[in-house]
Amino acid sequence: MRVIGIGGAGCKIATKWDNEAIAVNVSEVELNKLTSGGEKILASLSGGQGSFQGSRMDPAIGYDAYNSVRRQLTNLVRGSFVFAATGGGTGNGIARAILEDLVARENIPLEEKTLFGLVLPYARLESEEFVTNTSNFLNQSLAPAIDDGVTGNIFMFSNRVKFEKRLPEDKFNGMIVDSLRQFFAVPQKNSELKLLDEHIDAEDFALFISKPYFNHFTVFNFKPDQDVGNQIAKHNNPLLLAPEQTIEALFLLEVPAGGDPTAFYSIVEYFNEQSVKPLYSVVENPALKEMRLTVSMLYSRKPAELVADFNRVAEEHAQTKARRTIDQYVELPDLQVDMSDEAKKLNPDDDILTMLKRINKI
Ligand SMILES: Nc1nc2c(ncn2[C@@H]2O[C@H](COP(=O)(O)OP(=O)(O)OP(=O)(O)O)[C@@H](O)[C@H]2O)c(=O)[nH]1
Ligand SMILES: [Mg+2]
Repeated sequence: MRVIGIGGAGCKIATKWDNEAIAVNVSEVELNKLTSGGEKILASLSGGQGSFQGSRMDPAIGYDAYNSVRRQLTNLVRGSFVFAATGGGTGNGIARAILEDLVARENIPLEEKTLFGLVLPYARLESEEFVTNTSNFLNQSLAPAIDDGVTGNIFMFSNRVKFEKRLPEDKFNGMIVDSLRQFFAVPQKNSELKLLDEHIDAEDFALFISKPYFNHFTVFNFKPDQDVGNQIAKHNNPLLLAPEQTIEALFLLEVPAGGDPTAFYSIVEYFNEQSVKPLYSVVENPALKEMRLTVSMLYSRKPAELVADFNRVAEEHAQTKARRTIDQYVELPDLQVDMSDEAKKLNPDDDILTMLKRINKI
């Protein structure tokens, strides 16, 4: 699968995942910093000029610059995985234009579906522009694409853990990439390891990831004697937004040599209780000491709810910030105002007088 990064974060993560990833940016400086081997595409503004600064957090600039690379990207995004942050100007603006073009296309074949990895800001601590750009993107760009089902799976990464654990950027990007590698290794493990039950082949997997839903996947050591739902909830992938009601599911259970391969039945039951028939396989992995479960849940979030969730956090952020500003900069002297004294200073025809009389202040 071809990987494409757009904007600063998108390029850094995409090229870390795949050294041959295609990097797209409005900023020549950021493109030149990449040491990866893949093609580098400089998008330029409609005036024809490149920009050393990038889109300066303005999605309108990225959106405009898309026109310069549109023909090239339209072909490249088919069947590819596109990475972009939603907070800045370049990744946001170009991803928006790509989504609009997908909405305008009719009947996109499954193998041409574009997958998206989006990096959302941590609303509590990141800048207001990043948060506002993200709200707009979810609302105006992603929502219509979800409604029309024109994309493949969408992976909603969040910078929450990065900020809460104060991780170096490069390390955090490595965590995102490692986690994606684990999920995308499912078909390969099926072909390389000894099959104990069922099978997920490359075609099954390709079909699953071509569905236009959000994908929450996670990997953890599975305890066959413990409740499946509790374990999945406890081991949600902290790098991704939390999942909602599952629509479709896929899992791979890796069992150590001599382990009990029937442990998977309880996982099938767990999904069946939610009216979901999972795609699954059980393999023997002699390198493991404990069972390991890779599970992916596809869910759909009504765009309005998605935006509402995000805005709720952003709103709390805004309130905290406003309170802080007031605490820091505004001294409110205790004013003792006698309305009738004040009223005498005014012109007798003043509307304010009429109003003050009406509300019985004078
Ligand atoms: N996880 C992660 N997030 C990043 C990285 N670089 C930037 N971000 C986040 O991405 C958002 C900003 O997007 P960028 O990719 O820097 O912006 P851009 O798309 O290049 O747009 P402009 O710089 O405005 O032209 C913010 O939420 C940043 O915290 C990174 O390397 N890793
Ligand atoms: Mg940038």
